[in-house]
This record gives sequence, C-alpha cells and structure tokens, in this order.
Amino acid sequence: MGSAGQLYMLYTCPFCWKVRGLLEHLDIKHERVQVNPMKSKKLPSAPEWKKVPIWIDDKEEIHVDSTPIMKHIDAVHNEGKLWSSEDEERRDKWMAWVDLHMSKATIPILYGSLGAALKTTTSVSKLENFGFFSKRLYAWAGFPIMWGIIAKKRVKKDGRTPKKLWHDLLDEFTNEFGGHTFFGGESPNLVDLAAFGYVRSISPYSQFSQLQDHKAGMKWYNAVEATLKV
Ligand SMILES: N[C@@H](CCC(=O)N[C@@H](CS)C(=O)NCC(=O)O)C(=O)O
Repeated sequence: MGSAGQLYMLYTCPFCWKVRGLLEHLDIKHERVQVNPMKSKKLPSAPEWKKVPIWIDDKEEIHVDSTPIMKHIDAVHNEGKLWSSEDEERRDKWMAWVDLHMSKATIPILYGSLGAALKTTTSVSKLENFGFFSKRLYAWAGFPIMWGIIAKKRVKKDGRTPKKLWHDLLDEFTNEFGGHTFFGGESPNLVDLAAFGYVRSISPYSQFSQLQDHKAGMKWYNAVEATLKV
C-alpha cells in the first residue's frame, strides 16, 4: 500500500502528537512534513487556517484541526471503530474535556518558570526544523521570556503548580475508566489517543519526570504506548 497521506506538523506541537499517535496505533503508512516554525505562512491549507497539524490525504484533500483529523482518519482507514461508542454522550463529554484541559496544561509545565522556559525553548530549537539563524534567535531572543510570562500568568490564575495540575487531570481522567485499562475499555479509543498525544508531547522534555510519578497515569500511558506500531 502506498502512503495514505501527508502530515504537516511541528515536532513539538501537542496537537500534532495526537494525530501521530493515531497513525502509529493504526499502523498507517504516511509522510511527515516537518514545517519550519518561522515560515508557517507557507502551509498548504486554505488561507484562513495557519495552524498545524494539517492532513493531506491521498486524494489531495486537505483536513485541518487535530480532533476532526483523527475522526476522519479513523472513519476512512478503520471503519470509525475508535470513535464508535455505546455511550456517545460520555465519549463526547470527555473528548471535549481532554481538548479543553489537557491542551491548556502543556504550556504551564513546559514554560511555567523562567528556567523551565529556557530549557524547553533550547530543546525546541534543537528538535524543530529551523534554519541556522532562526534556531539561535528562537532559543535566545524573546521567546523564553514571552512564553514564560504567558505560562506564569496561567499558573497564577490556576493556583496549582503545573505538576499538581497534571496530577489532578490524570486523577480525573483515569478515575473515569471504571476499573478498565483505558477510557475506551479493554482497548484504547479516540479519547485515549487524544489524551495520550497531549501527555506524549511532554515526553521529550525533562519536565516529563513530574508526570512519571503519577502511578495510574503512567500505567495507562504505557499501555497506550504498547499499542503503537512504531
Ligand atoms: N485546534 C487546533 C490547534 C492547532 C494549533 O494551535 N497549532 C499550533 C502549533 S502547536 C499552531 O500551528 N499555531 C500557529 C498559529 O496559531 O498561527 C488543533 O487541535 O489542531
């Protein structure tokens, strides 16, 4: 089988990790196009969408926005099995919960203090496909400070440390499993894979250790990871 499509992505983008995890779970052959973060205006999508991930399928059709992309890939390549559910209300409620709360929690843990922000931006500049000069600019110019300020505001508003925030989210999520291994029961569904993507997007950084001491969370995380065909 040829390639099912192209994923335009940034390595460090949590929304891209969601789609990557699904593609790996379903073992779908695809190409990854790592965009230059300084040149996002050159993305192939419609003019009104300047964000990654973007999925271009083998018919050259463009799909945007991570959760709709995941649903589309599941529908086309997996008969919609990961999204189908006996309890659609529960599924929809928790997909929205994951997209609202977990997406917001990645910035505070990665950029929540100036030290963390510097460490993260230095890693980002190594992981992403920057040009030589913009790499240095990104790591050492205003970015750590800018992100630091945004993240600090969020941490202050929330009142919890980023670690406590993540532990609370993982408590809340895993408590919803009702004794099963996954949100989806005995195998992960699309809600598991979306949540997994957000958590996995933190895994390249040293701050991930703050999540690794959440026992139930890591049990679930490792169980999802074991289903990936990479
Ligand atoms: N709701 C979107 C969010 C995507 C998003 O915000 N992506 C970021 C990178 S992590 C981006 O491309 N930002 C560029 C911009 O907003 O111009 C999704 O789930 O795909």
